[in-house]
Amino acid sequence: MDGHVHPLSSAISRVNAIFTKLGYEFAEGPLIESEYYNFDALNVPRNHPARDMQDTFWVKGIREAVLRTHTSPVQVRYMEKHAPPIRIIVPGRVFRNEATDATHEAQFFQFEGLHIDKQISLADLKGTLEYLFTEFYEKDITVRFRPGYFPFVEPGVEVDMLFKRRDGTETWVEIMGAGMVHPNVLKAGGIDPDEYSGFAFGVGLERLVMIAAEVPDVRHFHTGDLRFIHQF
Ligand code: 2U9
Repeated sequence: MDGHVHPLSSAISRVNAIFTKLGYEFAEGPLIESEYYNFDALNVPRNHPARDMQDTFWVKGIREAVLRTHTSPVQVRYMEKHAPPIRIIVPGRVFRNEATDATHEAQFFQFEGLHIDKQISLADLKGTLEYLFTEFYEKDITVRFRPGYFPFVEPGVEVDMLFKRRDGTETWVEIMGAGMVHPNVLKAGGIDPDEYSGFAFGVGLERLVMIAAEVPDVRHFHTGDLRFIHQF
């Protein structure tokens, strides 16, 4: 039987190609992170529920080490080493200590983006996301923002896209979170928030693929069952 590229591998290649055209660089970092890079530098309060035992895998025997719960620490490390303008995308594996079901996995892939420069606004974010979805799904896609809360951005937004199903019906689909990088996070990365602003976004890669291919259960991606892979 023919070999098949895993749908997550091909999604990573495709989003990398889409953002390369916009001048973004690809960045990666460690899967085991310090509490500082995973939480503190990202303005996640000490008492925030995301730090609870249910959500975070703590690495036994190493003080204050976690399996990263998002790829955001990579952007913090990048900001420390590079001056703006910054345009990076960070696809990578993340871990959440939670029960699995059709839409939740204990490990999954995220895809995050960061753009920092002078006078970056929410309008730049919206244009960038509409470009991403239109290229990724190969059809014109409208995006709308609703207010949302994430500690690392202010304001934060929940992003919906107007998606046309294969049967022709249209529906608003909640797809990702995003926002303007919080001044505390810029400061943690050594960037002056009075001079620079930036947007950031985060999406579950499985979710992007599930919507396109109408995959009903996220767990299919990580079983290694070839009957799943062969459908792509
Ligand atoms: C830096 C500053 C800001 C990244 C962001 C989200 C909102 C978000 C979720 C989508 C589904 C996680 O995979 S998911 O469960 N992410 O809603 N992510 S803003 O914000 C950043 C990242 C890095 C330095």
